[in-house]
Amino acid sequence: MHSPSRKEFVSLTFTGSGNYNNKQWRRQSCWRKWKQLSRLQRNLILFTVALMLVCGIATYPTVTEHFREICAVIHSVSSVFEAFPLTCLVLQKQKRPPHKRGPPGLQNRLQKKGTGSDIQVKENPIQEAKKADKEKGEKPLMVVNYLGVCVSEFDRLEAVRDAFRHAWKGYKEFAWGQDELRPISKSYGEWFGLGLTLIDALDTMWILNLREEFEEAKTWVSTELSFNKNVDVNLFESTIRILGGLLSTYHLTGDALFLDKAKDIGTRLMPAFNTPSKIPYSDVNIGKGTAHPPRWTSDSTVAEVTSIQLEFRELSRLTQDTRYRAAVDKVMQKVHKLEGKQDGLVPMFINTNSGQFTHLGVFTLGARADSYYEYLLKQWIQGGQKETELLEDYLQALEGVKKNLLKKSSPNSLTFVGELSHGQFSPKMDHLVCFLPGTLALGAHHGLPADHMELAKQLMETCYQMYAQMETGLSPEIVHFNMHEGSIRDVDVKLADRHNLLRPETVESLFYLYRFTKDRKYRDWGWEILQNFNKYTKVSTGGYTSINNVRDPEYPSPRDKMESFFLGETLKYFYLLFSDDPELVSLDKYVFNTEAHPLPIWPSAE
Ligand code: DMJ
Repeated sequence: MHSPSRKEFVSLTFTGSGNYNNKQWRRQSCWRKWKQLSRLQRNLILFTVALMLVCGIATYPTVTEHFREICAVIHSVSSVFEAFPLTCLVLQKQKRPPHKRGPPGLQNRLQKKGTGSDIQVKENPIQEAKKADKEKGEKPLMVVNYLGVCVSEFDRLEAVRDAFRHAWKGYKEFAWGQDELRPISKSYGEWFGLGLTLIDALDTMWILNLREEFEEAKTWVSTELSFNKNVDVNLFESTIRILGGLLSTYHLTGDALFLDKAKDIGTRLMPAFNTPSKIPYSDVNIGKGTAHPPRWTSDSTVAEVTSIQLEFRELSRLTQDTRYRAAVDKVMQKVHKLEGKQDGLVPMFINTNSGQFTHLGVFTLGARADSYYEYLLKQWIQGGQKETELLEDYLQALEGVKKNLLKKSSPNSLTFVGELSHGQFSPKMDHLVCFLPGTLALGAHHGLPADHMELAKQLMETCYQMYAQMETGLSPEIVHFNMHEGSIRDVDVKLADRHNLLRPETVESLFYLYRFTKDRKYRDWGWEILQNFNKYTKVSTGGYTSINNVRDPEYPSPRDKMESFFLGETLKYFYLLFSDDPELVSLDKYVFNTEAHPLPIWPSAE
C-alpha cells in the first residue's frame, strides 16, 4: 500500500477581492463577484465544470443522472462561493513508494503525534488533505485521490461497476454456470454445482444497473438451472446465497421466475429439519431429499442453524405455505431457551440429536457464531419489531459482548471484540466480526440505544485499521490485538492468518455507517480499500483472486479463487456506500440477509 510519507500538496486559496464577512461584498451581484475573480480563478472554475460535463455526457447512462451530477457541481461551486473562500487542493507529485518486502513489523508504523510514541495511525492523502482544510476553516472543492486526480462519487460508482464487469468477464469466460471462478488457472471450482456465483450476483447486477449482464444471467437461470440434482449442499450456505439471492432478485425485478426457483430450492432444503431435535443437519441432498450431519459429528454450527430464518420466513410469506417459517422459528424458540449461554453469548455448536449446545464455555463473535447475533436483530426488524424475544436476546447478547469481549488495544486504544475460552480472554478478532459495526448502527437506526451507534463508530475505526495497517492495505483473516502497555503496535498477525478472501464485512459496515452518519470518511476508507483490491487481487485476464499474504505487497501470493460473495456482497456494498441515493435499497424498507441480499421489511399488518 502506498505509504503517505511524502506528500506534496499545493494549496491554492482564492479569497476574491473581498472578505466574506464584509457586508458590502455580500451585496454585490453574482456577476460582479465573478468579475472580481482573477482570470486564473475563473478559468479553473470553468475548466472544472466543463470537465464534469464532458465526463458526465460520455459516461453517464441516463440524462437524469447526468443532470444530478451537473447540479452537484453547481451546488458545490455556489455553496463554496457563498460561505467560503475557494480552495482546491492539488496533489502535485505523489510518488508511489517502492514496494518493499514486508519486514516482520509493519511497514506503516503507527505513530500518534504528541504521545512520544513511534506508533502512527496511518491516514491516506485524502484524509490528510481534508484535515488540513478543516484546520484552516476552508472547504475543499474537490477530493484528491492517490494519483492526483480529482474524484467524485460518480467516479467511485463507475469504479465499482468496472470492478464488477472485470470480475464478471473472468467468470463468463472461464467459469460460466459453475460455482466459482479460479482466475489464475482460468478455470473453475465446484462446490454444489449450482452456478453459485451467478445466482449470488443477480441482485448486484440489478442494483448496479448492469442490465445486459443481468439478462444473460437470467437466461441461464431460466434455461440451465436445475435443482433436481444428486448433490449434497450445505443448508446454511445454499440458503443465504441461493434462496436469499433468488428471493431478493424476485423482489427487485418482480419476475416470477425467481420466486419459482426460490420455492423449488427452499422445498428441497426442508429435509434438513427432520432431526430428533428439530435443529437442522448441516447437509442436504437436494436430489434425493435426504439430510445428514458432517461425517465426523452430529453437531451443527450455531450460526448456521440460526441464520437461515430471514429467508425461510420470507418464503412462507410469499407462498402462504407456513411450513418453511414454522421450521426455522422452532429453531429460534429452542435456542432462546437453551442453557449454556453466558450473558446472552452462545457457544459455537449445537447437537442435532439432543438439541443442546456442545463445546460449552467458548464464546466468539467470529466464525460459527457471528450471524446468530446479526439475525436476532434482523428478524426483529423484518417482522415489524414485534417479536420481543428476539430483541431481548439481541440486547442481552450485546451486554454480554461489552462485559466479556470488548477491550482496548495498546498503544492506540482501538476498541476490539476478542474471544473467551473457559473464562480466559483472548485478544483474537476475526475479520468476520466486522459485520458488527454495521449491525449495531442498524439497530440504533431502528430505535435501539444511541450508545450502540457510538460503539459502532469505535469498532468501525478498528476494522478500518485492520486494513490500513497492513502493507497491502488489505485486512488479514484474523488479527491479534496487543493489550500490554509499551506495545509498539496494536495489531499482530500470525503467519497462518495472513490471507484475504475478498470478504465483505468491513465494506458492509462502512455502508451502514455512511448511510446513517453521512460522514465522508467512511466513503474515503472504502475507496482506499477498493483501490487496494484492484491493486493486489485483480487478475488481468478477468476476475479477482483471494490472496495468501496481505503483508507482502511484492508477492501477495494469489490463491486462485474468487469467492461468490465478492460479487454478491463486497462489490454491492461498495456501490451502495458510494451511492448518494438513500432510496437505493432503503434501510427503512429492506433488511439485508447475511449474504447482502435485501429482503423486504414486512408491512405492519403481517
Ligand atoms: C458470507 O458467506 C456471509 O457474509 C457469511 O455470513 C459470512 N461469510 C461470508 C463472507 O465473509
